[in-house]
Amino acid sequence: MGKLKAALVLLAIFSHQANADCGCNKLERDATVAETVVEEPAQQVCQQQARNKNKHYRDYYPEETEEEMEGMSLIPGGSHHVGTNEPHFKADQESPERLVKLNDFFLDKYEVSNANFAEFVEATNYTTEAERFGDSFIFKTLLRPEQQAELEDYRVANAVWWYKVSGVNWRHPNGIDSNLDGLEQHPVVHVSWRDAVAYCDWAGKRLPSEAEWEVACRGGKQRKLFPWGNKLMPKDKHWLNIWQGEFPDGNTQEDGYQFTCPVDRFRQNNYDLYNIVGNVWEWTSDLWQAGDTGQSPNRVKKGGSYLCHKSYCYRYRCAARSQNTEDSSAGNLGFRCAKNA
Ligand SMILES: [Ca+2]
Ligand SMILES: [Ca+2]
Repeated sequence: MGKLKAALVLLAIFSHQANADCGCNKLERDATVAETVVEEPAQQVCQQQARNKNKHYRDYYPEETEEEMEGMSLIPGGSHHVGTNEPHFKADQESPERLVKLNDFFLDKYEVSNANFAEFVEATNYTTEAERFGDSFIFKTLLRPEQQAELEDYRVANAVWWYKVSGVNWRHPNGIDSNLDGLEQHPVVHVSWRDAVAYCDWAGKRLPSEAEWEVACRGGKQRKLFPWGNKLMPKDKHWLNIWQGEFPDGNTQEDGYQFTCPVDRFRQNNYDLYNIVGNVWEWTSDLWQAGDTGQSPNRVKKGGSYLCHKSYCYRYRCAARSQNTEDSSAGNLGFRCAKNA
């Protein structure tokens, strides 16, 4: 990047209004982000009801085979409340609460994994935007101190824990020397909104709308903060993969994970959805601003990530929301797909 462009980038970044978050909504192509690997901790069982809750698939679609529905949950439509009248981030337009009407739909139980995405790439020779651009954003603790010093100018100005790093993409999610060994079942990251749309399309699916995502997140409950209720840690257990400790230097990993966790780790509600909050942010089909006809408009993302902590990014609530431009990619941003019922 030329000096002039770098300066313009930093200027643009500085001009962003600082708000209390992890800075990952500023990871536009002209700025920075991150992510990682993890050891498996004891599996957290976040269930309120027994499995096989979704046996009604068969009643709903008697002709469908189990395989066709495999990995998806049927989310009942109807009228549902989304948003909240008690917003934590007013600028995010979490409020007001409103009623939406939805048709029944299916939603992936899991975030799309690296193994899933690899299948897609193998079948289609798809090249992600991060691969075409030649870089993506990773979190600072994925870089060695000497790398951090070297890349100092490629940090996001008001979120200096994000670095734009050449050669980082979904195949090298944690730095140019990293690979997917052991991460097959972790969520794919460094995928732009357009990459996510391409994947879902290939799979015969689509991205969920924000309303669909949020209704699914709420698991049939009304006005609760989290998919399972209002308490962050019922039974003193961790129900999601977020940050414990001081941000950005002291992640105590009490939930078992410093970075991403496998997509099937935290079962969070009666719809049998895993990691719907936490782990990685998830793209939705919605524009951040209705009618935005820009070249790379902002799209709504939901659910927060492993980098979120209540002190600065209390966005792992169902009503919370944030945004990135369509071409953005980062180490804490992935997706799951939906399908019409
Ligand atoms: Ca964690
Ligand atoms: Ca998630």
